[in-house]
Amino acid sequence: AVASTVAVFTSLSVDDQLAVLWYAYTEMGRSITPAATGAARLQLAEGLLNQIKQMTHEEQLQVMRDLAAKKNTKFCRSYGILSANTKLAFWYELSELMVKGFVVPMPSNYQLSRDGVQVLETLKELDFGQQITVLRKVVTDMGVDPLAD
Ligand code: 45D
Repeated sequence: AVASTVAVFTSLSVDDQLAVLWYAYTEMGRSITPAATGAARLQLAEGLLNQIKQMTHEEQLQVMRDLAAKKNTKFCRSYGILSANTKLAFWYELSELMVKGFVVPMPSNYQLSRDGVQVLETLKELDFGQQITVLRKVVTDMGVDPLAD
């Protein structure tokens, strides 16, 4: 179930990928404790998060779309060197910044595709450990690994 969920997620449009991540966060948010994400991990992502905070909403959305689309930008390369759990912590913190109003909000009328709805439904049925495995895999695939050929 984990592998197929990741596969369908990866086939989604960039916007649907961002939307599914957001909905996953809103469902799981309370089970992911800030203690679990770890201050040390966030420190490594802090530079990137600070850059995002200083951007306009349009630029913030562009950066997130670039990450999902694996565009070869400076930001995507900096993201690429983070560890898998730091990448998760980065996305978690972005969601928190969205809730606090520092990052572009999710449009309330967003229409998720059928595949997007399906990924979300499958994700909800997995246990917490499997959910984290799926999320870790999808955020690890985002950005650009500057050390890869
Ligand atoms: O206009 O370190 C659209 C543990 C449409 C422990 C849009 C852990 C067009 C160890 C594109 C939709 C494993 C528990 C706009 C960590 C449009 C550890 C905008 C786990 C505006 C870290 C869309 C942590 C936007 C976990 C802005 C499980 C979407 C963390 C933004 C999980 C979506 C984190 C965002 C998750 C989603 C974060 C920011 C699920 C973030 C999700």
